[in-house]
Amino acid sequence: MHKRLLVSLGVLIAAGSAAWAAGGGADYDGDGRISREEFRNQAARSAFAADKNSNGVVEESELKLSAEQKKALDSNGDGKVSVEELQAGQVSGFGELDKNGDGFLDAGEMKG
Ligand SMILES: [Ca+2]
Ligand SMILES: [Ca+2]
Ligand SMILES: [Ca+2]
Repeated sequence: MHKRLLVSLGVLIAAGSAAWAAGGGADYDGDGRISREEFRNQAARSAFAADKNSNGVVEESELKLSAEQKKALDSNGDGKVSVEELQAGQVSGFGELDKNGDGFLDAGEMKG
């Protein structure tokens, strides 16, 4: 049950970042699709970008998250969402976005 929440949360966040990634240059090798590696790089970049004051924690003022999202992302339960936790949450969404399971997000999959 908790796991399911985490997965759907990942998808929610990943869906936003996938849309952003599509127009944001995540496709480094230019083959028109986002590999797992490219997605992970993009998740890392966007998580670090979200931490505007670079203190390692993504605060309320830096990224709007619902209480439910925050709780699911906060995997060590310290009440804060770290850059690493946000990154992990995004990466966990890749599997569900990749509907045909080929390890790549193509244009159709990125639109959701
Ligand atoms: Ca690519
Ligand atoms: Ca911060
Ligand atoms: Ca935490």
